[in-house]
Amino acid sequence: MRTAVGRVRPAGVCLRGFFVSMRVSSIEDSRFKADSPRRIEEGEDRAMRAAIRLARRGFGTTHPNPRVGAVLLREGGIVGEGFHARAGEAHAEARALAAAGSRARGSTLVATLEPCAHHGRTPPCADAIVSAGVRRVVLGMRDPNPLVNGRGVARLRAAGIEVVEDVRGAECRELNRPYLKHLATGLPWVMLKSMISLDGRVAADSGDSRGLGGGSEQRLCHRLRAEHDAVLVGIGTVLADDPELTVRLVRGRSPVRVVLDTDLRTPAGSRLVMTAGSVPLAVATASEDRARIEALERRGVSIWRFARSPEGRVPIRRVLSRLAAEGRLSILVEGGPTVHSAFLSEGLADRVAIGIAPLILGGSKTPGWTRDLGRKGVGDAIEVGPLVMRRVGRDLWVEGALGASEAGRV
Ligand code: AOF
Ligand code: ZN
Repeated sequence: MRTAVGRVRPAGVCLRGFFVSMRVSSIEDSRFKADSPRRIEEGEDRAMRAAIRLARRGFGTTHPNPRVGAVLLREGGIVGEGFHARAGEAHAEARALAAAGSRARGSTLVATLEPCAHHGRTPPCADAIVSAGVRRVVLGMRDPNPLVNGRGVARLRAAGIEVVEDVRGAECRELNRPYLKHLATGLPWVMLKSMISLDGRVAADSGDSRGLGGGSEQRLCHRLRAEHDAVLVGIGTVLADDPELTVRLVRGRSPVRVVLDTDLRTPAGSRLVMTAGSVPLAVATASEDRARIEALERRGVSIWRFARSPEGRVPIRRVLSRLAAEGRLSILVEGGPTVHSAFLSEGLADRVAIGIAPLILGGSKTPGWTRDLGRKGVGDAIEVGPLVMRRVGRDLWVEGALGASEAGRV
């Protein structure tokens, strides 16, 4: 199994300042050492940090393109900056060059990703950089897209431009975990998210789980939705919680919503279906019940039909492939336990994020956020990469990478 790992760094519009301050002392920041002063100047390192911040503004909207930020420096000052906002629109470098105009001549371009060298939906950035008279280019990482992959750097060097590579490379790769995983495996990048009580339960014995997360945790959850290309739940969650899965508590667009629903039990009166006219909803099913399919389709729901997996369920890998084919590369899975367990068992998850409420629910009916994973001893456990922890209002938030050590990958 090849599993790219990574982290979605919360970077939405409304709470950005809040998280920046929360993260100052986080353990992972120490991994990102400033670049060697011999290769780049302090101003260029500062500009790379600014480019990374700019790139984050594309979270949730650039897919299937990468998130990219660019800054143009001349005589120590910023003369232009830009980020990639949407596939089909101008690339980060093109926007920075447009902002700088004639001031780009003799400048240094600082960009999180290697400039493209191909004609896609937009013309090659490398050519635009050469014709604008940029003198030096500082890059975070190469673009592994086979259409680019070194060609952008080669074109710049051939034109006599000095190019410095791999500046804050780990942070720049982290911006594009979904893009990188998709290029390497053809599959989207997946984060499993769950809210649990301090005693590890996802609901009270009545089945009630509303209000488990506090207000801050709920805002964070909405922001994560806004930053992902799709949000996915199982039918169990639909029937138990009747969630809407839209972005309401923060600014940002609602992602496509997907329900794994083998037997097509999604109620026509559920919030998901009632809002299908305004926010896309896809129900992935193995059912052939024409009447139910048509009833949902009439309400604007897309029905994705699949043959049952050997376990008799909707095949998750094929649902993910379909999402990738639609250019949706980052998927937020909001449970419940059956769906989380299926992703874990099939090795299809890249990261877990668990909110822990300071509540002890007790009870005997409700599980933790996973079900039986067929692992008998502690030695059989799934390892989670370096944990990132923080307070989110009254709750605790814990995140970590699955599959392989995140630190080893970046
Ligand atoms: C950059 N800067 O801001 C982006 C890049 O169809 P297009 O023209 O948008 O090209 C998409 C490809 O270009 C994308 O897959 C990636 O290789 C590169 N994206 N490159 O220099 C940017 N978004
Ligand atoms: Zn480009």
